[in-house]
Amino acid sequence: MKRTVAAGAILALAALSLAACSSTDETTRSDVGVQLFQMPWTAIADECESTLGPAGYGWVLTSPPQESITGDEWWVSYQPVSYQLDSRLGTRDEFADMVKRCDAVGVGIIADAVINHMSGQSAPGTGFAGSAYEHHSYPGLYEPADFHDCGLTGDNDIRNYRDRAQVQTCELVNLADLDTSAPRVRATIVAYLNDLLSLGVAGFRIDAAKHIAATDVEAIVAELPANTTIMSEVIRGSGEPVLPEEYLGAGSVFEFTYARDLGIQFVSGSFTEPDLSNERPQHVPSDQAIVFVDNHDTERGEAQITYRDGDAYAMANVLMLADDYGTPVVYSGYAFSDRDAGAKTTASGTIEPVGCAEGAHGPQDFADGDRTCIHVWDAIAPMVAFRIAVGEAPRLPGVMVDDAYAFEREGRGAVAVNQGESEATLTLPTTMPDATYCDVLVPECAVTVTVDNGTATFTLAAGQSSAIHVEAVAR
Ligand code: ARE
Ligand code: CA
Repeated sequence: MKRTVAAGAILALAALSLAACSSTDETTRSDVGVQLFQMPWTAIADECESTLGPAGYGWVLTSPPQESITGDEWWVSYQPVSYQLDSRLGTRDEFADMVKRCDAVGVGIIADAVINHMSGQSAPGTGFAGSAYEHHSYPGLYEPADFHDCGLTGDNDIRNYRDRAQVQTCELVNLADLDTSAPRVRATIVAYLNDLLSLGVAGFRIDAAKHIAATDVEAIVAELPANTTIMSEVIRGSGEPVLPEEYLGAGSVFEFTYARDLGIQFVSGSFTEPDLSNERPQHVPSDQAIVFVDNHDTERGEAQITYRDGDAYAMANVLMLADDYGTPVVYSGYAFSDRDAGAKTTASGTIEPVGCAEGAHGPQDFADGDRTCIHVWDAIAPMVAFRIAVGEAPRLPGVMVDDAYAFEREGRGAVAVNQGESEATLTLPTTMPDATYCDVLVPECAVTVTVDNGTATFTLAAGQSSAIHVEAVAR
């Protein structure tokens, strides 16, 4: 069954690439997303045109677009005070223009929807766009009766993640918890999401979805157009009752187990071959999984591998993008040493619109605030075209030799990585046609890999990743 689907998809892709003759054609899109953490709307619009569209990325995950509390920290974005689209990241007009310009080059916009809660402030204040608010009062939007009062912990803050009622009705780090079971609250949230859809967004990341009962998420999503993409953030916890699987009725979920399993391989220094004959344990089904190496929370917390790990970080992204499980999202943020530090701001207090058209094309010693531009790294961006070229071809069992590892997407492409400290040579039995292929992770086809008589031979420097596919034969 899986084979039949794969063969059909390969034929369709082959026909497409014959007609297009290039992986940069606007009609050839991949399923790969990029999280442009704290990047302003004007910069994202430029990014779609200069780097994302040409590379074949399919979608961008933005930071939350609604008005928030004021402050220098990045996380003010996660404390809404109104649903006006006016924030440090840009105005409503700039947001709408971004959606249009990205759409025009085939890149969809997924907005981060913060709908579990409002602000976490105890004192009254005024938001970025001038809206007055109090912890449980947002004039014209929500009044105290619209919030949960869980009464389960002294201060109503979540204490115990193994208690479902606490997790879903108490306050996540003091953030005023909306009563998402109430029709009025649901309708207000739906109106906000519909407003974003009216500007052309493709869908939403549901922030803190674990803290909203799955039935509430489903009820809200049921009011949106059927083709709205939903990605729920439900961190798989240990011994916790609220599971990612509960949210599959609303759409996809971020599968944190995937990132954890990948990260461990770089700590242990040995690659772990997934059991390809069985469903991966502790993973949701592939077609509803969003996978990532790290995100804005985990790079400040549990992630074993981040931009700071340089070549190894590129390697982790290569392995994810070459895999046949899940929908991948590449994380692209900025360097930091202080967990709370926000992105660079202008004199007027908005975030500087810095993009990556001229950004770092590989690992560097980044200064705090520099954008890491992971999505344009030479060893990462071409993996988007790789993914288009391999289509639905299944991942085959790989070959491991000491610190090096390689695997094939049946007949269509192969990747090899070396996390050792010296050069490695690795031969991979392959069903790819005999040819000399470009190593697409080195610009200008400066390095080639030969497939001869069913064997691909990779020579990998310490820390190097290499990728070949049938759409990039050396001339
Ligand atoms: C900030 C301050 C707090 C202060 C609060 C209110 O740091 O000290 O009390 O403001 O004034 C982000 C930041 C927070 C920030 C918050 C609001 O990370 O530091 O608080 O914005 O400005 C749990 C949730 C998960 C959540 C993570 C962070 O389940 O949903 O915690 N992730 C999302 C976003 C975050 C964001 C929020 C939610 C809030 O991605 O960026 O917070 O909108 C185990 C559990 C997990 C749990 C994890 C951490 O692994 O299984 O469920 O994740 O521990 O506690
Ligand atoms: Ca809640």
